[in-house]
Amino acid sequence: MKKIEKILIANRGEISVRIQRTCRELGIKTVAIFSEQDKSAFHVQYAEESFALGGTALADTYLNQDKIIEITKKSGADAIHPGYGFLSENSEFARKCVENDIIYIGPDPDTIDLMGLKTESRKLMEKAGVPVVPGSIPLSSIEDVKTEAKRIGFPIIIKASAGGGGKGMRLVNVFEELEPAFDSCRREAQNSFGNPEVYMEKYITNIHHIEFQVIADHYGNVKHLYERDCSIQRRHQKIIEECPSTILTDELREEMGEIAILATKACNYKNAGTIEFILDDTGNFYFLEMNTRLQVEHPITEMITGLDLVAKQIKIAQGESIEDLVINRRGAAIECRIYAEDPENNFMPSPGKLEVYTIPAGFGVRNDTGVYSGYTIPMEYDPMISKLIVYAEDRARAIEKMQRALGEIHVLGIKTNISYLRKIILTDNFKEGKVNTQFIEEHEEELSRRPIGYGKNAIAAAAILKYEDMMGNLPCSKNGKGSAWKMNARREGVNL
Ligand code: MV4
Repeated sequence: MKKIEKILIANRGEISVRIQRTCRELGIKTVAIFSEQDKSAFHVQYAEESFALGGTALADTYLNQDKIIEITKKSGADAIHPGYGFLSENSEFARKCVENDIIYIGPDPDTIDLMGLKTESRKLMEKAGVPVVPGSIPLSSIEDVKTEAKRIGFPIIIKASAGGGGKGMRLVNVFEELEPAFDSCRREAQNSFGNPEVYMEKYITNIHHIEFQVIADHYGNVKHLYERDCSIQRRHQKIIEECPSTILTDELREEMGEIAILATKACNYKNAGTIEFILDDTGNFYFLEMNTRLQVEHPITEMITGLDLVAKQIKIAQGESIEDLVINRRGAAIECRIYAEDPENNFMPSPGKLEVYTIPAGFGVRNDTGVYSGYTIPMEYDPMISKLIVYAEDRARAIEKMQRALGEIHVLGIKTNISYLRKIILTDNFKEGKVNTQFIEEHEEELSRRPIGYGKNAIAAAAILKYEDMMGNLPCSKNGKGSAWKMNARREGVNL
Protein backbone atom coordinates (compact mmCIF):
# COMPACT_ATOMS: atom_id res chain seq x y z
CA MET A 1 0.00 0.00 0.00
CA LYS A 2 1.52 3.26 -1.19
CA LYS A 3 -0.06 6.56 -0.24
CA ILE A 4 -0.43 8.76 -3.31
CA GLU A 5 0.94 12.23 -2.64
CA LYS A 6 0.99 13.88 -6.02
CA ILE A 7 -1.15 13.26 -9.12
CA LEU A 8 -0.63 14.40 -12.68
CA ILE A 9 -3.95 14.93 -14.42
CA ALA A 10 -3.49 13.89 -18.04
CA ASN A 11 -6.43 15.95 -19.26
CA ARG A 12 -7.83 19.46 -19.60
CA GLY A 13 -10.95 21.49 -18.87
CA GLU A 14 -13.69 20.67 -16.41
CA ILE A 15 -12.60 17.08 -15.70
CA SER A 16 -9.08 18.18 -14.82
CA VAL A 17 -10.55 20.71 -12.38
CA ARG A 18 -13.02 18.12 -11.04
CA ILE A 19 -10.19 15.69 -10.26
CA GLN A 20 -7.98 18.39 -8.77
CA ARG A 21 -10.72 19.51 -6.39
CA THR A 22 -10.84 16.08 -4.77
CA CYS A 23 -7.03 15.94 -4.68
CA ARG A 24 -6.97 19.22 -2.78
CA GLU A 25 -9.48 17.90 -0.25
CA LEU A 26 -7.36 14.79 0.26
CA GLY A 27 -4.13 16.77 0.64
CA ILE A 28 -2.75 15.43 -2.64
CA LYS A 29 -0.66 17.81 -4.77
CA THR A 30 -1.79 18.33 -8.36
CA VAL A 31 0.12 18.69 -11.61
CA ALA A 32 -1.65 20.08 -14.69
CA ILE A 33 -0.49 19.88 -18.28
CA PHE A 34 -1.46 22.23 -21.08
CA SER A 35 -1.22 22.84 -24.79
CA GLU A 36 -0.37 26.20 -26.37
CA GLN A 37 -4.09 27.00 -26.71
CA ASP A 38 -4.70 26.22 -23.03
CA LYS A 39 -2.13 28.60 -21.52
CA SER A 40 -4.82 30.60 -19.73
CA ALA A 41 -7.22 27.72 -19.06
CA PHE A 42 -8.79 27.32 -15.62
CA HIS A 43 -7.34 23.84 -15.03
CA VAL A 44 -3.85 25.34 -15.37
CA GLN A 45 -4.55 28.15 -12.91
CA TYR A 46 -6.14 25.79 -10.40
CA ALA A 47 -3.20 23.38 -10.19
CA GLU A 48 -0.27 23.76 -7.82
CA GLU A 49 2.10 23.04 -10.69
CA SER A 50 1.58 23.23 -14.44
CA PHE A 51 3.73 22.04 -17.30
CA ALA A 52 3.53 23.15 -20.92
CA LEU A 53 3.28 20.29 -23.39
CA GLY A 54 4.80 22.62 -25.95
CA GLY A 55 2.57 22.29 -28.98
CA THR A 56 -0.89 22.69 -30.41
CA ALA A 57 -1.62 19.41 -32.25
CA LEU A 58 -3.25 16.63 -30.21
CA ALA A 59 -0.41 14.20 -31.02
CA ASP A 60 2.07 16.69 -29.52
CA THR A 61 -0.03 17.52 -26.47
CA TYR A 62 -2.80 15.61 -24.70
CA LEU A 63 -2.10 12.46 -26.73
CA ASN A 64 1.69 12.67 -26.39
CA GLN A 65 2.24 9.65 -24.13
CA ASP A 66 6.01 9.92 -23.79
CA LYS A 67 5.94 13.62 -23.03
CA ILE A 68 3.28 13.12 -20.36
CA ILE A 69 5.27 10.29 -18.76
CA GLU A 70 8.39 12.48 -18.86
CA ILE A 71 6.59 15.39 -17.15
CA THR A 72 5.16 13.03 -14.54
CA LYS A 73 8.67 11.85 -13.64
CA LYS A 74 10.10 15.37 -13.68
CA SER A 75 7.33 16.64 -11.39
CA GLY A 76 7.75 13.77 -8.96
CA ALA A 77 4.08 12.79 -9.23
CA ASP A 78 3.45 9.18 -8.22
CA ALA A 79 0.20 8.67 -10.13
CA ILE A 80 -1.65 9.69 -13.29
CA HIS A 81 -5.37 10.26 -13.55
CA PRO A 82 -6.41 10.11 -17.22
CA GLY A 83 -9.91 11.63 -16.87
CA TYR A 84 -12.16 10.82 -19.86
CA GLY A 85 -11.40 11.02 -23.58
CA PHE A 86 -7.78 11.51 -24.72
CA LEU A 87 -5.63 8.67 -23.27
CA SER A 88 -8.25 7.40 -20.84
CA GLU A 89 -8.90 4.09 -22.61
CA ASN A 90 -5.50 3.63 -24.18
CA SER A 91 -3.92 0.41 -22.90
CA GLU A 92 -0.52 1.34 -24.34
CA PHE A 93 -0.47 4.44 -22.15
CA ALA A 94 -1.64 2.54 -19.06
CA ARG A 95 1.15 0.01 -19.74
CA LYS A 96 3.74 2.78 -20.02
CA CYS A 97 2.65 4.10 -16.63
CA VAL A 98 3.08 0.69 -15.04
CA GLU A 99 6.49 0.21 -16.70
CA ASN A 100 7.63 3.57 -15.35
CA ASP A 101 6.47 2.85 -11.80
CA ILE A 102 3.66 5.37 -12.03
CA ILE A 103 0.29 4.39 -10.55
CA TYR A 104 -2.36 4.47 -13.28
CA ILE A 105 -5.69 5.45 -11.72
CA GLY A 106 -7.85 3.00 -13.63
CA PRO A 107 -8.02 -0.68 -14.54
CA ASP A 108 -5.14 -2.93 -15.69
CA PRO A 109 -3.95 -2.48 -19.32
CA ASP A 110 -5.10 -6.04 -20.17
CA THR A 111 -8.63 -5.23 -19.02
CA ILE A 112 -8.65 -2.08 -21.16
CA ASP A 113 -7.58 -4.19 -24.16
CA LEU A 114 -10.19 -6.84 -23.51
CA MET A 115 -13.05 -4.35 -23.18
CA GLY A 116 -11.81 -2.34 -26.16
CA LEU A 117 -12.45 -5.23 -28.52
CA LYS A 118 -16.21 -5.69 -28.61
CA THR A 119 -16.11 -9.20 -30.10
CA GLU A 120 -13.79 -10.31 -27.26
CA SER A 121 -15.87 -8.69 -24.53
CA ARG A 122 -19.07 -10.21 -25.98
CA LYS A 123 -17.48 -13.66 -25.91
CA LEU A 124 -16.29 -13.21 -22.33
CA MET A 125 -19.64 -11.86 -21.12
CA GLU A 126 -21.61 -14.62 -22.79
CA LYS A 127 -19.41 -17.20 -21.05
CA ALA A 128 -19.94 -15.47 -17.71
CA GLY A 129 -23.73 -15.58 -18.06
CA VAL A 130 -24.21 -11.91 -18.91
CA PRO A 131 -26.95 -11.41 -21.54
CA VAL A 132 -25.55 -10.05 -24.82
CA VAL A 133 -27.46 -9.03 -27.97
CA PRO A 134 -27.85 -11.96 -30.43
CA GLY A 135 -25.00 -11.52 -32.88
CA SER A 136 -22.03 -12.92 -34.75
CA ILE A 137 -18.33 -13.49 -34.37
CA PRO A 138 -15.95 -11.34 -36.50
CA LEU A 139 -17.04 -11.28 -40.16
CA SER A 140 -14.41 -11.41 -42.89
CA SER A 141 -16.37 -12.08 -46.08
CA ILE A 142 -19.62 -10.88 -47.59
CA GLU A 143 -20.78 -14.51 -47.76
CA ASP A 144 -20.47 -14.76 -43.96
CA VAL A 145 -22.31 -11.46 -43.62
CA LYS A 146 -25.23 -12.71 -45.72
CA THR A 147 -25.45 -16.05 -43.91
CA GLU A 148 -25.36 -14.42 -40.49
CA ALA A 149 -27.92 -11.75 -41.43
CA LYS A 150 -30.33 -14.48 -42.55
CA ARG A 151 -29.80 -16.38 -39.31
CA ILE A 152 -30.18 -13.32 -37.04
CA GLY A 153 -32.97 -11.57 -38.99
CA PHE A 154 -33.39 -7.90 -39.99
CA PRO A 155 -32.94 -5.23 -38.87
CA ILE A 156 -29.30 -5.83 -38.02
CA ILE A 157 -26.45 -3.53 -37.10
CA ILE A 158 -22.85 -3.92 -38.27
CA LYS A 159 -20.32 -2.65 -35.74
CA ALA A 160 -16.57 -2.16 -35.70
CA SER A 161 -14.96 -4.54 -33.18
CA ALA A 162 -12.64 -1.77 -32.01
CA GLY A 163 -15.42 0.85 -32.01
CA GLY A 164 -17.76 2.02 -29.30
CA GLY A 165 -19.76 5.04 -28.29
CA GLY A 166 -21.63 5.14 -31.57
CA LYS A 167 -18.68 5.31 -33.98
CA GLY A 168 -18.30 2.74 -36.75
CA MET A 169 -21.86 1.43 -36.83
CA ARG A 170 -24.17 0.71 -39.78
CA LEU A 171 -27.87 -0.04 -39.39
CA VAL A 172 -29.13 -2.41 -42.11
CA ASN A 173 -32.85 -2.90 -42.71
CA VAL A 174 -32.90 -4.95 -45.92
CA PHE A 175 -30.77 -7.60 -47.60
CA GLU A 176 -29.73 -5.31 -50.50
CA GLU A 177 -28.05 -2.84 -48.12
CA LEU A 178 -25.80 -5.49 -46.57
CA GLU A 179 -22.83 -5.34 -48.93
CA PRO A 180 -22.39 -1.54 -49.12
CA ALA A 181 -22.85 -1.27 -45.33
CA PHE A 182 -20.29 -4.02 -44.72
CA ASP A 183 -17.77 -2.37 -47.07
CA SER A 184 -18.14 1.12 -45.68
CA CYS A 185 -18.16 -0.06 -42.07
CA ARG A 186 -14.89 -1.96 -42.64
CA ARG A 187 -13.36 1.11 -44.28
CA GLU A 188 -14.42 3.38 -41.43
CA ALA A 189 -13.19 0.84 -38.86
CA GLN A 190 -9.78 0.76 -40.55
CA ASN A 191 -9.57 4.55 -40.81
CA SER A 192 -10.88 5.37 -37.33
CA PHE A 193 -9.47 2.54 -35.24
CA GLY A 194 -6.70 1.01 -37.37
CA ASN A 195 -8.57 -2.30 -37.29
CA PRO A 196 -11.01 -3.34 -40.06
CA GLU A 197 -12.71 -6.09 -38.04
CA VAL A 198 -16.51 -5.85 -37.90
CA TYR A 199 -19.29 -8.05 -36.52
CA MET A 200 -23.08 -8.07 -36.54
CA GLU A 201 -25.83 -7.76 -33.96
CA LYS A 202 -29.61 -7.91 -34.05
CA TYR A 203 -30.77 -4.28 -34.00
CA ILE A 204 -32.91 -3.67 -30.94
CA THR A 205 -35.50 -0.90 -31.34
CA ASN A 206 -37.34 1.29 -28.82
CA ILE A 207 -34.56 1.19 -26.33
CA HIS A 208 -33.34 2.90 -23.23
CA HIS A 209 -29.68 3.45 -22.66
CA ILE A 210 -29.05 2.38 -19.08
CA GLU A 211 -25.57 2.22 -17.61
CA PHE A 212 -24.46 0.95 -14.21
CA GLN A 213 -21.61 2.53 -12.30
CA VAL A 214 -19.35 -0.06 -10.71
CA ILE A 215 -16.29 0.07 -8.48
CA ALA A 216 -13.86 -2.74 -7.77
CA ASP A 217 -10.85 -2.94 -5.48
CA HIS A 218 -7.71 -5.09 -5.70
CA TYR A 219 -9.13 -7.80 -3.41
CA GLY A 220 -12.06 -9.00 -5.48
CA ASN A 221 -14.69 -6.71 -3.93
CA VAL A 222 -17.07 -5.35 -6.56
CA LYS A 223 -20.03 -3.05 -5.88
CA HIS A 224 -22.45 -1.15 -8.06
CA LEU A 225 -23.60 2.43 -7.48
CA TYR A 226 -26.89 2.08 -9.33
CA GLU A 227 -27.80 3.23 -12.82
CA ARG A 228 -27.79 6.31 -14.99
CA ASP A 229 -30.36 6.77 -17.74
CA CYS A 230 -28.57 8.35 -20.70
CA SER A 231 -31.35 7.94 -23.23
CA ILE A 232 -31.54 11.62 -24.21
CA GLN A 233 -28.91 11.77 -26.94
CA ARG A 234 -28.43 13.68 -30.16
CA ARG A 235 -26.38 11.86 -32.79
CA HIS A 236 -24.79 9.68 -30.10
CA GLN A 237 -23.91 12.74 -28.05
CA LYS A 238 -25.51 12.50 -24.60
CA ILE A 239 -27.10 15.77 -23.50
CA ILE A 240 -29.19 14.98 -20.44
CA GLU A 241 -28.53 12.17 -18.00
CA GLU A 242 -30.48 11.24 -14.91
CA CYS A 243 -30.79 8.79 -12.08
CA PRO A 244 -32.70 6.90 -10.99
CA SER A 245 -34.08 5.78 -14.34
CA THR A 246 -37.83 6.28 -14.64
CA ILE A 247 -38.40 2.92 -16.29
CA LEU A 248 -36.61 0.54 -13.94
CA THR A 249 -38.68 -1.28 -11.36
CA ASP A 250 -36.87 -2.10 -8.12
CA GLU A 251 -36.86 -5.71 -9.23
CA LEU A 252 -35.26 -4.98 -12.62
CA ARG A 253 -32.78 -2.57 -11.00
CA GLU A 254 -31.65 -5.27 -8.64
CA GLU A 255 -31.34 -7.82 -11.44
CA MET A 256 -29.35 -5.47 -13.69
CA GLY A 257 -27.13 -4.43 -10.78
CA GLU A 258 -26.27 -8.07 -10.08
CA ILE A 259 -25.46 -8.64 -13.76
CA ALA A 260 -23.29 -5.49 -13.78
CA ILE A 261 -21.30 -6.92 -10.88
CA LEU A 262 -21.02 -10.27 -12.66
CA ALA A 263 -19.70 -8.52 -15.79
CA THR A 264 -17.19 -6.51 -13.73
CA LYS A 265 -15.87 -9.64 -12.05
CA ALA A 266 -15.66 -11.50 -15.37
CA CYS A 267 -13.00 -9.11 -16.70
CA ASN A 268 -11.02 -8.91 -13.47
CA TYR A 269 -11.87 -5.22 -13.31
CA LYS A 270 -10.28 -2.77 -10.89
CA ASN A 271 -11.20 0.85 -10.08
CA ALA A 272 -14.30 2.69 -11.38
CA GLY A 273 -16.06 1.54 -14.55
CA THR A 274 -19.38 1.56 -16.32
CA ILE A 275 -21.44 -1.29 -17.70
CA GLU A 276 -23.57 -0.10 -20.59
CA PHE A 277 -26.87 -1.88 -21.25
CA ILE A 278 -29.69 -1.42 -23.67
CA LEU A 279 -33.13 -2.13 -22.29
CA ASP A 280 -36.14 -2.68 -24.55
CA ASP A 281 -39.81 -1.99 -23.88
CA THR A 282 -40.48 -5.54 -22.76
CA GLY A 283 -37.89 -5.50 -19.98
CA ASN A 284 -35.20 -7.43 -21.87
CA PHE A 285 -31.74 -6.02 -21.31
CA TYR A 286 -28.40 -6.71 -22.93
CA PHE A 287 -24.78 -5.88 -22.20
CA LEU A 288 -23.41 -3.53 -24.87
CA GLU A 289 -19.97 -2.46 -23.72
CA MET A 290 -17.91 -1.54 -20.71
CA ASN A 291 -16.35 1.89 -20.37
CA THR A 292 -13.06 1.54 -18.56
CA ARG A 293 -12.83 5.12 -17.33
CA LEU A 294 -14.54 7.78 -15.22
CA GLN A 295 -17.46 9.09 -17.30
CA VAL A 296 -18.62 12.61 -18.08
CA GLU A 297 -21.92 11.97 -16.31
CA HIS A 298 -20.42 10.48 -13.10
CA PRO A 299 -21.58 13.43 -10.91
CA ILE A 300 -25.25 12.36 -10.92
CA THR A 301 -24.19 9.08 -9.31
CA GLU A 302 -22.18 11.04 -6.75
CA MET A 303 -25.24 13.12 -5.92
CA ILE A 304 -27.60 10.20 -5.27
CA THR A 305 -25.05 8.06 -3.41
CA GLY A 306 -23.19 10.86 -1.62
CA LEU A 307 -19.90 9.23 -2.63
CA ASP A 308 -16.98 11.02 -4.30
CA LEU A 309 -16.04 8.73 -7.18
CA VAL A 310 -12.67 10.36 -7.78
CA ALA A 311 -11.79 9.90 -4.10
CA LYS A 312 -12.82 6.24 -4.38
CA GLN A 313 -10.67 5.85 -7.52
CA ILE A 314 -7.62 7.27 -5.76
CA LYS A 315 -8.11 5.16 -2.64
CA ILE A 316 -8.63 2.00 -4.67
CA ALA A 317 -5.49 2.78 -6.72
CA GLN A 318 -3.43 3.09 -3.56
CA GLY A 319 -4.63 -0.28 -2.38
CA GLU A 320 -7.54 0.40 -0.06
CA SER A 321 -10.38 -2.09 0.29
CA ILE A 322 -14.04 -1.29 -0.40
CA GLU A 323 -15.25 -4.33 1.53
CA ASP A 324 -16.91 -2.26 4.25
CA LEU A 325 -18.33 0.37 1.92
CA VAL A 326 -22.12 0.54 2.18
CA ILE A 327 -23.84 2.06 -0.85
CA ASN A 328 -27.22 3.70 -0.50
CA ARG A 329 -29.18 5.87 -2.84
CA ARG A 330 -31.52 8.73 -2.19
CA GLY A 331 -33.47 11.28 -4.23
CA ALA A 332 -33.00 12.17 -7.89
CA ALA A 333 -30.23 13.82 -9.88
CA ILE A 334 -30.13 15.26 -13.40
CA GLU A 335 -27.21 16.52 -15.47
CA CYS A 336 -27.43 18.88 -18.45
CA ARG A 337 -24.43 19.39 -20.69
CA ILE A 338 -24.10 23.08 -21.51
CA TYR A 339 -22.46 23.50 -24.90
CA ALA A 340 -21.08 26.42 -26.89
CA GLU A 341 -23.14 25.59 -29.96
CA ASP A 342 -26.00 27.04 -31.97
CA PRO A 343 -29.22 24.98 -31.87
CA GLU A 344 -30.67 27.30 -34.53
CA ASN A 345 -27.84 26.51 -36.92
CA ASN A 346 -27.60 22.72 -36.85
CA PHE A 347 -25.77 22.76 -33.50
CA MET A 348 -22.70 24.28 -35.07
CA PRO A 349 -19.93 24.72 -32.48
CA SER A 350 -19.72 28.32 -31.29
CA PRO A 351 -16.27 28.78 -29.77
CA GLY A 352 -15.05 32.26 -28.87
CA LYS A 353 -14.87 34.69 -26.00
CA LEU A 354 -17.25 34.23 -23.07
CA GLU A 355 -17.85 37.92 -22.46
CA VAL A 356 -20.27 37.23 -19.64
CA TYR A 357 -20.71 33.92 -17.84
CA THR A 358 -22.73 33.69 -14.65
CA ILE A 359 -22.58 30.52 -12.57
CA PRO A 360 -25.78 29.00 -11.12
CA ALA A 361 -25.77 28.13 -7.43
CA GLY A 362 -28.05 27.41 -4.49
CA PHE A 363 -29.31 24.32 -2.68
CA GLY A 364 -28.83 21.16 -4.72
CA VAL A 365 -27.02 22.82 -7.62
CA ARG A 366 -23.56 21.83 -8.84
CA ASN A 367 -21.74 23.46 -11.74
CA ASP A 368 -18.70 21.56 -13.03
CA THR A 369 -16.78 23.76 -15.41
CA GLY A 370 -13.35 24.52 -16.78
CA VAL A 371 -14.17 28.02 -18.03
CA TYR A 372 -14.64 31.49 -16.54
CA SER A 373 -16.03 34.87 -17.54
CA GLY A 374 -13.61 36.49 -19.97
CA TYR A 375 -12.13 33.15 -21.12
CA THR A 376 -11.96 32.31 -24.80
CA ILE A 377 -13.21 28.80 -25.59
CA PRO A 378 -10.71 27.38 -28.08
CA MET A 379 -12.10 25.88 -31.27
CA GLU A 380 -9.83 22.84 -31.22
CA TYR A 381 -11.54 21.06 -28.33
CA ASP A 382 -14.96 19.82 -27.30
CA PRO A 383 -17.01 23.03 -26.89
CA MET A 384 -18.56 22.04 -23.55
CA ILE A 385 -18.97 25.06 -21.26
CA SER A 386 -20.10 23.19 -18.18
CA LYS A 387 -22.10 20.36 -16.71
CA LEU A 388 -25.02 21.55 -14.64
CA ILE A 389 -26.02 18.94 -12.09
CA VAL A 390 -28.97 19.17 -9.74
CA TYR A 391 -30.06 17.01 -6.84
CA ALA A 392 -33.46 16.96 -5.14
CA GLU A 393 -35.65 14.69 -3.07
CA ASP A 394 -37.51 13.42 -6.14
CA ARG A 395 -37.52 13.77 -9.93
CA ALA A 396 -40.26 16.42 -10.10
CA ARG A 397 -38.32 18.68 -7.73
CA ALA A 398 -35.08 17.99 -9.62
CA ILE A 399 -36.74 19.16 -12.85
CA GLU A 400 -37.96 22.36 -11.15
CA LYS A 401 -34.49 22.94 -9.79
CA MET A 402 -32.87 22.34 -13.18
CA GLN A 403 -35.24 24.82 -14.80
CA ARG A 404 -34.39 27.41 -12.13
CA ALA A 405 -30.63 26.77 -12.33
CA LEU A 406 -30.57 26.91 -16.16
CA GLY A 407 -32.24 30.30 -15.85
CA GLU A 408 -29.36 31.52 -13.71
CA ILE A 409 -26.76 30.92 -16.40
CA HIS A 410 -26.20 34.01 -18.51
CA VAL A 411 -23.80 33.78 -21.38
CA LEU A 412 -22.90 36.60 -23.72
CA GLY A 413 -20.45 36.48 -26.58
CA ILE A 414 -21.16 32.99 -27.91
CA LYS A 415 -24.18 30.81 -28.68
CA THR A 416 -25.25 28.10 -26.25
CA ASN A 417 -27.72 25.21 -26.09
CA ILE A 418 -29.26 26.45 -22.81
CA SER A 419 -32.65 27.39 -24.26
CA TYR A 420 -32.74 24.04 -26.11
CA LEU A 421 -32.14 22.17 -22.83
CA ARG A 422 -34.87 24.21 -21.14
CA LYS A 423 -37.28 23.23 -23.90
CA ILE A 424 -36.46 19.53 -23.53
CA ILE A 425 -37.15 19.46 -19.81
CA LEU A 426 -40.38 21.42 -20.33
CA THR A 427 -41.88 18.81 -22.68
CA ASP A 428 -44.74 16.73 -21.32
CA ASN A 429 -42.94 13.51 -22.20
CA PHE A 430 -39.79 14.46 -20.30
CA LYS A 431 -41.81 15.55 -17.29
CA GLU A 432 -43.69 12.25 -17.35
CA GLY A 433 -40.42 10.33 -17.55
CA LYS A 434 -41.09 9.08 -21.07
CA VAL A 435 -37.52 9.20 -22.36
CA ASN A 436 -35.86 6.86 -24.83
CA THR A 437 -33.12 7.07 -27.43
CA GLN A 438 -35.59 8.35 -30.05
CA PHE A 439 -36.64 11.28 -27.88
CA ILE A 440 -34.76 14.03 -29.75
CA GLU A 441 -35.87 12.86 -33.21
CA GLU A 442 -39.47 12.44 -32.08
CA HIS A 443 -39.57 15.95 -30.59
CA GLU A 444 -37.72 17.71 -33.39
CA GLU A 445 -40.59 20.05 -34.28
CA GLU A 446 -41.41 20.91 -30.67
CA LEU A 447 -37.75 21.61 -29.91
CA SER A 448 -37.15 23.77 -32.96
CA ARG A 449 -39.70 26.40 -31.92
CA ARG A 450 -38.55 29.87 -30.86
CA PRO A 451 -36.32 29.67 -27.77
CA ILE A 452 -37.60 30.59 -24.37
CA GLY A 453 -36.08 33.92 -23.32
CA TYR A 454 -33.53 34.08 -20.57
CA GLY A 455 -34.65 35.98 -17.47
CA LYS A 456 -34.63 39.40 -19.08
CA ASN A 457 -33.86 41.42 -15.98
CA ALA A 458 -30.95 39.21 -15.13
CA ILE A 459 -29.49 39.35 -18.60
CA ALA A 460 -29.83 43.12 -18.76
CA ALA A 461 -28.18 43.30 -15.36
CA ALA A 462 -25.38 41.06 -16.58
CA ALA A 463 -24.93 43.22 -19.65
CA ILE A 464 -24.85 46.42 -17.62
CA LEU A 465 -22.51 44.88 -15.05
CA LYS A 466 -20.15 43.92 -17.83
CA TYR A 467 -20.47 47.38 -19.29
CA GLU A 468 -19.67 49.03 -15.98
CA ASP A 469 -16.78 46.68 -15.53
CA MET A 470 -15.34 47.82 -18.86
CA MET A 471 -16.18 51.51 -18.61
CA GLY A 472 -15.65 52.13 -14.93
CA ASN A 473 -19.15 52.48 -13.49
CA LEU A 474 -20.40 54.99 -16.04
CA PRO A 475 -24.13 54.86 -16.71
CA CYS A 476 -25.13 52.82 -19.71
CA SER A 477 -25.10 55.10 -22.77
CA LYS A 478 -27.46 54.72 -25.70
CA ASN A 479 -24.83 54.18 -28.35
CA GLY A 480 -22.03 52.77 -26.28
CA LYS A 481 -21.04 49.16 -25.64
CA GLY A 482 -24.09 48.61 -23.45
CA SER A 483 -26.47 48.72 -26.37
CA ALA A 484 -24.29 46.25 -28.29
CA TRP A 485 -24.72 43.78 -25.45
CA LYS A 486 -28.45 44.30 -25.53
CA MET A 487 -28.44 43.75 -29.26
CA ASN A 488 -26.55 40.51 -28.78
CA ALA A 489 -29.04 39.39 -26.20
CA ARG A 490 -31.94 40.30 -28.52
CA ARG A 491 -30.38 38.29 -31.29
CA GLU A 492 -30.35 35.34 -28.89
CA GLY A 493 -34.11 35.63 -28.57
CA VAL A 494 -34.26 37.75 -25.43
CA ASN A 495 -36.93 40.46 -25.24
CA LEU A 496 -35.11 43.30 -23.56
C1 MV4 B 1 -27.14 -0.88 -30.44
C2 MV4 B 1 -28.45 -0.39 -30.45
C3 MV4 B 1 -29.46 -1.26 -30.79
N1 MV4 B 1 -29.18 -2.53 -31.12
N2 MV4 B 1 -26.91 -2.17 -30.76
C4 MV4 B 1 -24.98 3.30 -29.58
C5 MV4 B 1 -23.71 3.62 -28.88
C6 MV4 B 1 -22.95 2.34 -28.76
N3 MV4 B 1 -22.44 2.19 -27.44
C7 MV4 B 1 -23.92 1.26 -29.10
N4 MV4 B 1 -25.16 1.91 -29.47
C8 MV4 B 1 -26.29 1.19 -29.77
N5 MV4 B 1 -26.09 -0.11 -30.11
C9 MV4 B 1 -27.91 -2.97 -31.07
N6 MV4 B 1 -27.66 -4.23 -31.38
C10 MV4 B 1 -28.65 0.94 -30.07
C11 MV4 B 1 -27.57 1.73 -29.73
C12 MV4 B 1 -27.86 3.05 -29.27
C13 MV4 B 1 -28.44 4.03 -30.09
C14 MV4 B 1 -28.72 3.81 -31.43
C15 MV4 B 1 -29.29 4.80 -32.22
C16 MV4 B 1 -29.59 6.05 -31.65
C17 MV4 B 1 -29.29 6.29 -30.34
C18 MV4 B 1 -28.73 5.29 -29.55
C19 MV4 B 1 -28.45 5.56 -28.22
C20 MV4 B 1 -27.90 4.59 -27.43
C21 MV4 B 1 -27.61 3.33 -27.95
